[in-house]
Amino acid sequence: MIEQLEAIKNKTLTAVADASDVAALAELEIAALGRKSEFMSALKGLGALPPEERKAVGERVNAIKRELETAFAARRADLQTSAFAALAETEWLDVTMPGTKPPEGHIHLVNQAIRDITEIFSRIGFYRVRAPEVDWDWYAFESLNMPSDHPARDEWETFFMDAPENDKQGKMVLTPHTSNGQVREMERRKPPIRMIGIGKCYRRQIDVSHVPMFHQFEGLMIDKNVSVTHLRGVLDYFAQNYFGPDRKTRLRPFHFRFTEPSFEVDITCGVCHGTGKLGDGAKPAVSESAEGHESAPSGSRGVERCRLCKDGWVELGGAGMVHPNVLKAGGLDPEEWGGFAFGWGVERTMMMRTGLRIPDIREIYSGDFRFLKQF
Ligand code: FA5
Repeated sequence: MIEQLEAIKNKTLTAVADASDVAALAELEIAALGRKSEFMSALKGLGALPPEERKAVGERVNAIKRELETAFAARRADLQTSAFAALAETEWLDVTMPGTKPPEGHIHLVNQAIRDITEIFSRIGFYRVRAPEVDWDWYAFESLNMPSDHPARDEWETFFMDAPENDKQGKMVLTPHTSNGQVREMERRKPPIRMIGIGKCYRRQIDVSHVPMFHQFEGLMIDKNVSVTHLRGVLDYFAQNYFGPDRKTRLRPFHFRFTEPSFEVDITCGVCHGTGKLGDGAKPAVSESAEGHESAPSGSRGVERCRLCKDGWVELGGAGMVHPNVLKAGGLDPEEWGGFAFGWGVERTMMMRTGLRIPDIREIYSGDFRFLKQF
C-alpha cells in the first residue's frame, strides 16, 4: 500500500512541476487529493490492516499527504508570482502620463453676460429677481400706465397668447419687456426695493439688431428721496464696471409712459472711443452698424466716420423716474415713496463691449459652433 501511495506521490509531484498555471494546478489538486482521487481510494485499504501495522502505515500516509500538499502550495505560490510578473510586463500603466482631455464646453455668451450683470449690480445691493415670461396684460402694460387703447403699446410689438382672458388682468402676453416685474416686485415686498430683474422678452421683430426672443435687465430702486442723481450714479457704476473705466454714459430726454421724466441712456462708443471718427486704416470692430448707420466717405487724411455710432455715442436702453401711477398700481403712496427704473437689452449691451465683433444680433442665437466657440 505504501508503495502504491509512493508511486502516486511521485506521479503527482511530476504533474505539479509541469502545471502551467494556477487553474490547471487547482484541477490537478482535486484530481490528486480529492475524495474520488486514486490516493483516497488507496487509503481505503488502511482499515483492513492489523492494528499494530495500522499506526506506522497511517503516519507514513499522513507524511506523504503533507508532502503533496506542501508541493501544491509551493507550486501555487510560484505560479502566482510569475503570473503577476507577466501582468506587470503586459499591463503596466504610467499614472504620471498626461491624460486625454475631453472636449470642454463653456456657458453661452448671453448667460455669461447675465452672470456678469448680476454680479456687478449685487455689489451695490441689488438682488436678482425673475418675473413671469408669460404674464397678464395688467403687469406688462396696464399697470405701467399704458391703457389698452394707448398707441404707445404698438412699439412693443407684442405676441398675445391664445388663452382665456382674466376680468381684472386682461389677456395673457409673452412679456415684451422686463418692466412687468416692477409692479410685481412692489406687490411682493415693501420698499426699500433694489431689484435687478433679468429675463426673456418677446417681440415680433427680426433684423440685424432685433431678435424675436431676447433678454432685458430691469433695475428698480424704490426708497425715500431717490433722485435722478442716484439713477446716474448706478448707471455709471454699471457702465464703468461692465465696459471699462474709460466709458461714459449720458441721459437723453425721452418718453416712456411708466417713467417721468424718461431718458434714453447712451454710452460712449467702444469702437471709436467716443470720438465718432476712425483714424488712419482703423476699422470698426463691428463690420456693419447694428443701427443701420452708413459709413461716411473717407476724409482727406484717411479719417472715417465711425460706422457704429457716427457721433461717438451708442444707445443702451431706457430709464427714468418711476411714474406716480405705477407706484399707485403697486400699492405705494407716491407722496411717500419714489424711485427710478431702467431696462436694457442684455444682447445689445453685451455687443457694445469693447473688442467684441458681433455684426448681427441674430448670430448669437444661430447655434453655430464656429461662432459660439470664439467666446
Ligand atoms: C423698454 O423695453 C422699456 N421697458 C425700458 C425701460 C425700463 C424704460 C424701465 C424705462 C424704465 P425699449 O423698447 O427701448 O424699452 O427696449 C429697451 C432695450 O431692449 C433696447 O434698447 C434694446 O437694447 C433691447 N431690445 C428691444 N427690442 C429688442 C429686440 N427685438 N431684440 C434685441 N434687443 C431688443
